[in-house]
Amino acid sequence: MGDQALLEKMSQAIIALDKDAAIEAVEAAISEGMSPLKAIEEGLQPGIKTVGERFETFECYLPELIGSAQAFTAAMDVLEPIIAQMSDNQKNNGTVVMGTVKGDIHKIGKDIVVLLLKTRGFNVIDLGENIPASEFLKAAQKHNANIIGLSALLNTTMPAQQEVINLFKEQGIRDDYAIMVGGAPISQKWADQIGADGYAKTAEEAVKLAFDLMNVKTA
Ligand code: B12
Repeated sequence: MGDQALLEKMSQAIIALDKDAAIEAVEAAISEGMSPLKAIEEGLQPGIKTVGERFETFECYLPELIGSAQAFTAAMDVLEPIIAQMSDNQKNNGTVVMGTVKGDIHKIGKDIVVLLLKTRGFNVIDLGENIPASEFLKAAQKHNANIIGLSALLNTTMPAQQEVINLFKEQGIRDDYAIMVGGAPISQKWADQIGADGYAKTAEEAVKLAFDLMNVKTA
C-alpha cells in the first residue's frame, strides 16, 4: 500500500474512533518504512482535526471527541517507543519544563512536543495537564530550567499562559527563563501580546524554537 493510502487509513481510523484500525494503520506504515513523524503529522493529526471541526459544527459531540482522542493515543503508544529509539541521549541541550495550563486537560499535542524535545536531547520535565502558574514556577526553580513550555487548547485557558508570565515577572525572575507558548488557538500575535519569548505551530517547529531559545540564552 502506498504512503498516501496509509495516511488516509490513519486519518479515517481516528475519524471512525476505531482504536484497532488506528493501531493497524500505523503498524502497517512503520513496517513499510514510513517515518513515525510523518504518520503523526500527515495521518493522525488531520483525522483528529476533522473530528474537532465536526464538533464545532455540532456534527458530533463530546463522546466522539473522547473516542478520537483514545484512538489517537492508542496509535501514539505504537509510535512512541519507535521515536524514543531515535533519541539523542548523549546530549543535554537544555532543560524544559512543560505543561498544559490551568483549567485545560488537553494533552495530546503537549505530549508530542515533549516526545520530540526528548528525542532531540532536551531534558524535559512534563508537569502534565491543568497546571497552575505556581507549579510552573516551582518546577522551573527546582529543575533549574532553561525553557518553560505552556500549552493551551481553549480560548478560555489562553489567559492562564499570561498568568504564568505575570507570576514570573512578579517574582523578578522572568528573564531567567525563556517562555514558549503553543496550542491550536495560540498565534504569534498572542505570544507577542503576553510577552512570551516564542510561539510554534507544530511540534517540529517547537523543537526548532527550543534550539533557537537556547542559542539566545547561551549567546
Ligand atoms: C481531543 C480533543 C479533546 C479531548 C482531549 C483529550 C486529551 N487527553 O488530550 C477531550 C475530549 C478531553 C476534550 C475536551 C474538551 N474540549 Co477539546 N478538543 C480536542 C480536539 C478534537 C483535538 C485536540 C488535539 O489533541 N489535537 C491534536 C494535537 C496534536 O494538536 P495540538 O493540541 O494543537 O498540538 C500541536 C500544536 O498546537 C503544538 N503545541 C501544542 N502544545 C504546545 C505547547 C508549546 C509550548 C508549543 C511550542 C507548541 C505546542 O504542537 C502540537 C503538535 O504539532 C480539538 C480540536 C482541535 N482542532 O484542536 C478540540 C478542542 C480543542 N476542544 C474544544 C472544546 C470546546 C473542549 C471542551 C470545552 C468540550 C466540552 N464541552 O466539554 C472540553 C474542555 C476540557 C478542558 N477543561 O480542557 C474546542 C476549543 C475551542 C476553543 N478554541 O476554545 C476544540 C478546538 C474543538 C472545537 N473545534 O470546538 N477535547
